[in-house]
Amino acid sequence: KPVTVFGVPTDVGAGTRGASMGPEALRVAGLVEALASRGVEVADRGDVAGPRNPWMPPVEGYRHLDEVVAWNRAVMEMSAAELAAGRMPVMLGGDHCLAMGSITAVARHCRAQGKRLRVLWLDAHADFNTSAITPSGNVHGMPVACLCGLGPDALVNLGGQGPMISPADVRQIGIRSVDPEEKRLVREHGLDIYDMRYIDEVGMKQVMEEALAGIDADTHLHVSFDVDVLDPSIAPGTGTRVPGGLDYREAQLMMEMIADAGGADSLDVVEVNPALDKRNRTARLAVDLVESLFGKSTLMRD
Ligand code: DIR
Ligand code: MN
Ligand code: MN
Ligand code: MN
Repeated sequence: KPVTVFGVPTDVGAGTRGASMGPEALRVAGLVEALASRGVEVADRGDVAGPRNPWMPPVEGYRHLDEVVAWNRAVMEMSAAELAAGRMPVMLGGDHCLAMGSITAVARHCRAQGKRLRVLWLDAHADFNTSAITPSGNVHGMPVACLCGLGPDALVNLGGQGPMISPADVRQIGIRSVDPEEKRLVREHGLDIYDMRYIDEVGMKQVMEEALAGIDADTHLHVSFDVDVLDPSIAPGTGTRVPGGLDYREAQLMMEMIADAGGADSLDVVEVNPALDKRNRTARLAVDLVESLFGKSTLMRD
């Protein structure tokens, strides 16, 4: 399937500035050329536009809600147009709040096509906070909850009447930082979380077999790749680093197993923050892993 790459240069949903430089960092690291050299037909549509970051404190539990809505609307429109054209959208963040726009578009597309949806949420964090329980007010800690209907009208109903997805559509991998009230909420909503302890106990191979189980030709697979899922020792360029993340080999196996399962139908690469990085290391690692997601492997396997 042909791929459309587009950038979303904003950090309005984050508590640290600099993820707004993520799209260019990923381009400089060679993302588009890497896909093209894999034989993928790829077009870079440039960046979508949105408001600047006003850098204000939270209001009623949300930082920059109006700006978050505006950016997500732009993401949703771009993603929806590319899906309708039969292309695979690859959204370069930006902070993770932007997955509300991309997944809202994907969920609507699935509904229209009668497809089932599976979301793989690769992250150190569950991103299941609400305005009532968030410790920060940062909306990048809330996208999964909003997509499941827990959030402000402007985000829950971004693409028409929400909720856009159900917790049963989601598998979260690499989780190791969940806020105290957020723990209760993910339990209450039955979110399927493969946390680092589970990965340590059973290994990435079994985790991916479980997370990918049931995916067939009628399933749209969306991968939302927050680079903070990776261990900070290999991916320091991100705003909320949490120790104990995926090592290179685990991350590569995860991506290769997604490719083996038929690959992703849409992708977010988010939270790359070059201001915190050295020599663009995190973007370069992200590009390497995206190549694995698109089927790069050492040998021919069957
Ligand atoms: C934290 C951090 N759970 C919050 N979340 C992040 O502010 O809600 N998500 N960094 O990616
Ligand atoms: Mn995240
Ligand atoms: Mn995260
Ligand atoms: Mn597929």
